[in-house]
Amino acid sequence: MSIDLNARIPNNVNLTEDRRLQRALESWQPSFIDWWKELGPEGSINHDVYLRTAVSVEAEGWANFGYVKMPEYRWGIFVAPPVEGRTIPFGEHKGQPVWNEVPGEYRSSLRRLIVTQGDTEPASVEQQRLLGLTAPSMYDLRNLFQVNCEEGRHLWAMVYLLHAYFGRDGREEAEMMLQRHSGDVDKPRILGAFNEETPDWLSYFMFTFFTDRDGKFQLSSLAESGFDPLARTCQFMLTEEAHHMFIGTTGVMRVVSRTCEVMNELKTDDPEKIRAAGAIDLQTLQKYMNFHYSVSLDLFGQEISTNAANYYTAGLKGRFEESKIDDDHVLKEGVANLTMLEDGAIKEIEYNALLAVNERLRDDYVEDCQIGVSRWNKVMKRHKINFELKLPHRGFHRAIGTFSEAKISPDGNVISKAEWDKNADNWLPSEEDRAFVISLQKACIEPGKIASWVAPPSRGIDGHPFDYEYVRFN
Ligand code: BYC
Repeated sequence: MSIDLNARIPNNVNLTEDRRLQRALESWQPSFIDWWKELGPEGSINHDVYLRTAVSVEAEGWANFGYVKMPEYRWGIFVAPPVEGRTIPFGEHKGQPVWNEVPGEYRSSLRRLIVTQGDTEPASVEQQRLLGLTAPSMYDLRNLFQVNCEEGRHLWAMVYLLHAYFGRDGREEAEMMLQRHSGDVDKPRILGAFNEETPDWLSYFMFTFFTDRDGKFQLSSLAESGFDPLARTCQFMLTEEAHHMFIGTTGVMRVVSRTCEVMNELKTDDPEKIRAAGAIDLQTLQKYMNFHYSVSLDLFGQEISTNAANYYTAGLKGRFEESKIDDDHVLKEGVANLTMLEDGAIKEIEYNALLAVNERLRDDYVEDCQIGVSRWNKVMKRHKINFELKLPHRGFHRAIGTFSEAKISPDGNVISKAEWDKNADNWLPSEEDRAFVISLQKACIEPGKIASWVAPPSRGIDGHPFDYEYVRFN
């Protein structure tokens, strides 16, 4: 179904046929725009940005490109088409027809999942609001704005579900989405990683690689939901999410590439000399990776989670690619081996698979992260640089779950607090590292120009070259 872009709220959910819902969403819209102007990308209101906008959810036509002023972006509500005869794929209702209305007994669980998902979207826009002032190239600036607009649309997606299916409390939750703010002491965002700062572009590339990838896995497991409107909404969100992770994968890769070039030009591996040449040494990249990977691992919740088991049994939230998994999709009898901290030591322990679905999703995530890291390592090999970036142990620097009770080194040893304190600056970005990275953040936004610490991309957007005028400043 194509989308009427001229509608006040473009949509493919027949909004005109539900006047009450349409009015409710239209009354939320001005608050959203006010929020965007106040906490969206700083100083960007009048820029014309070469953005893609969803015009259809069909595989080959879901995006079209053109110059847009961001407050006029056509944020809309788009869901994937229904699958005829779809049944609930897992849990105790497995095989029954999917729900098109919220089942009463699961109302609060579903609302909670939707609110938690929705809360992350504006949070990330808030975290990134100052980055546009220090973009390393016009291409990167445009990509940042694209991501921000799409996170805004993902908020719309969740707000639609709240308004359409949860009545008055749904509307209240939608209001709250714009009242909590990233890092706000009194009204913080719900999940830890979304209250961290994204103060520089290296952090941003790491965030889009590691934290947006959590989005991929959480959205994939919600896309399996027996509540069909949620499943279909998340399916479409995933198509947009792919580009966000592309920015992370290629962003870090371009930083690695530039560092290798500088190392080869100067024939040095001395971090001080690399920094003096305006590039980021590989040791610092490793520390940023350690930080963003560990805070993103926390986003999967506890290893053993009755919440997650209940969501699964109820048919609300499944596993990554549920249908490809060869088991009974009920999991009451299944077992899973988990890496856990017990009596101060790291052990493999067998648990009931149902209680371990958070960990299963985290396993899938870790595997996916490793693919990207291996690609970065290949860049170093190609430049004949003898260095390897490594994902730290999953227990390293954790604030949620079993490992939060101990100090674990990146190579997976339980260590004392004193040893941690002695080494923390070697494992995580120190204040000095952060100050150095921030010192590199200077806007470099003429078409075709690029900052000293990152290589240009191998290709531009929508078939245009790197030096295309992706943003027109007004
Ligand atoms: N921070 O039983 P547990 C994205 C709480 S990213 C703070 O393990 P559960 C995006 C938990 O709420 C994807 N609190 O929890 C990326 C619970 O609280 P209560 C976002 C945390 O429910 C980039 C308690 O600890 N989507 O889209 O199994 C840019 C017990 O924990 C945290 C979703 O997350 C934390 N990290 O798992 C833009 C999907 N972790 O009940 C966007 C929806 C746990 O004691 N959310 N807690 O008060 C969920 O599925 C689940 O809420 C979680 C937590 C997986 C997050």
